[in-house]
Parts: sequence; C-alpha cells; structure tokens
Amino acid sequence: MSRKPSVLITGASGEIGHALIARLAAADPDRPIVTLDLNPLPAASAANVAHAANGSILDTALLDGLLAQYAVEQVYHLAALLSTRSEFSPALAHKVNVEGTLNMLEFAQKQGESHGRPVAFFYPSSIAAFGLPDLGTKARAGKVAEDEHNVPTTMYGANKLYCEHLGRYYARHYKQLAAETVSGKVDFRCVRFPGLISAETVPSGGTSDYAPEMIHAAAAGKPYACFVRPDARIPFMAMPDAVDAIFRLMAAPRARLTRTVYNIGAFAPSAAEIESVVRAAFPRAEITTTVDVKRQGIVDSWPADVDDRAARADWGHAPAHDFGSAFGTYLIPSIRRRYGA
Ligand code: AKB
Repeated sequence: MSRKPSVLITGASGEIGHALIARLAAADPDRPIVTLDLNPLPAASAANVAHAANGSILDTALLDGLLAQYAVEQVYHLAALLSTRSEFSPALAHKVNVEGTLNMLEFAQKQGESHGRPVAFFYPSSIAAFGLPDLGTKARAGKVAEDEHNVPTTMYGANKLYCEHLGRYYARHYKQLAAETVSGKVDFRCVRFPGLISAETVPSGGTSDYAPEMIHAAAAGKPYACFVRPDARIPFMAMPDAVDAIFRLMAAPRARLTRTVYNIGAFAPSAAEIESVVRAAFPRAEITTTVDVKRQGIVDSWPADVDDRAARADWGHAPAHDFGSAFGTYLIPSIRRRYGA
C-alpha cells in the first residue's frame, strides 16, 4: 500500500500549530497534514488536516501506527510543556519535552530509513536555553550569540538545550559505530524562539506570557496585573514572523545551513514599553504591576536580545514586524476585531 508523502505536526492545537497549519495548507493544499495532540484541534485547523490523531508523543504504539500509514517527509515537533508549567511539574516536563522529543526523532529516523529520503525535522527551541547569571551580566551581554551563556535555569530551558544536542546527534552522528551508516536521515533544523505574541490565541504556561496576556486583557476589557517589573526586557516576535521563519528555514537548501540551531529575533521591548503601547491603543486598560519574584527571576535570566546574524545570512530570516508594526499593524487591529473592542 503506497503511503502518501505527508507532514506531521505534534502539539498542533497550540499557538504555533494554529498558525502553521493554515500556512502549510495554503502552501501545498495537496500534501496531507497529519497532526498529533492530546487536545482536539480547533475547527478552523481541523478543516485543513487529513488526519488529526488524538494522543501523546509518549505513545510509541501510536507513533508506529502513523509510521505504517504515512510517508512523513517533514516533522514539525511543537508539543512541549512551557517554562512556567514545567517548573511546577519538572519530572513530567522532562518526560514530555525530552523523552517525547526522543520518540519523535526515532520516528523521523524510521521514516527516513523506510522511504529512503531525509526527513526535515523542525524543532522549536527557545531563549530559555540561555541563562544570564545576573542583571549586570544581562545588560552587558546585549544581543547574545547562539553559543554564549548556555546555562539555563529552568527545566524547560535545560530540556530545550539538551534536545538541540539530541537533534544534532541524530542528524550527524546517529549510530556512528554501526557497520552501515544510518545517520543523515534526520535533517534537524532548529530556531530558538523569543517570546511569541499572537492575535489569534492566548498562551498558557509560559513565562513570556505577560506581553500577550496584557494585550488580550486590555482588548477584552479585563484588568491585568503584570507579573514582571516595568524594566524587564526580553526579545519577542509576532506569530506571523515566527511561522515565516519556520518556512524559510525548512525551505533552505541544506548546504546553506552552517548550524543546526539558530537564534532569531525581531524586537525586544521592556514591559513598560509594552504597557505604554497597550494603553495608547486601549486608554481604559486597567494595568497594574504585581511582580512575581520567582517568575521575574526566570525572565531576568533570559537575554535582553539575541544576535541572529547567522539566521539572516544562512536562510534569510527577515521579520516583517518591528515593535511598532507588530503592535500597530498586526496585534492591535486583529485583537480589536477578535474582541470587538
Ligand atoms: C515560555 O515563556 O516558556 C515560552 C518561551 C519563551 O519559550 N514562551
């Protein structure tokens, strides 16, 4: 029985998955999209999906079933527990974020061995893979390069950093002592996402969530207590640019890629700057600050911004939105429509 060339998205019901499915379906309507998530797909996404498997990336029998049904040529492995949620359940986070990723890399390897073509594997790492020891170092570090300050302080960040190395192993060194070379089947490609802000969805379980939460609360007419200090600063990106970066990286000729893991940035506002833009758009917004010292400590360990020159040089990373346009032309208008604000 011939298996149609397909793409597989794990964690497809999440924020990135919501935007990615629409973009993949528009790019190639004839290529089946298979999804795997614990939660059911939103209706808008389900309309573009050939098979929405409801289950866990920890269920290897389920993955073997998908292996038998589909010749997967691209994997977008989005399933994860984010940083805040992972701190409340670190052992579960390790299981999902590391063992789950190992399962998906094994799935991709088996796919590559069975249909004989490399499997492009997109892995979303994070600025959480960095760890700045104190605010003085963070201020001096400025735009941090990929190989600097790789000392994460969260389980999520440790998971992401380790899985970057796992992906590189599968791509370049898998079973290196075997009689026959079997590495090279998994074409592992990874970006370290900054905080992502979507007009369509509200995140849950992240530590960078204060930015999207503040905007969505103001548009919904709800009070919002920001949990970080006004001076807190990390890089952010509008969701359409995040999906665009995924497309550009996955479309790049393998020979152009000098790394398996890339920083990508767009803009890096302080919480006060975000609040100012939100208040300008929603003058009646009720925004206060109640610092969560522990979550603030995580944000303080993340870089103020990232050096993404390698992504721009190798595969043309070029975010369409800076801080002003992200809010002015994408977020505020779309979120107003969403809430009728
Ligand atoms: C989180 O806050 O955990 C994520 C991230 C920055 O990776 N949004």
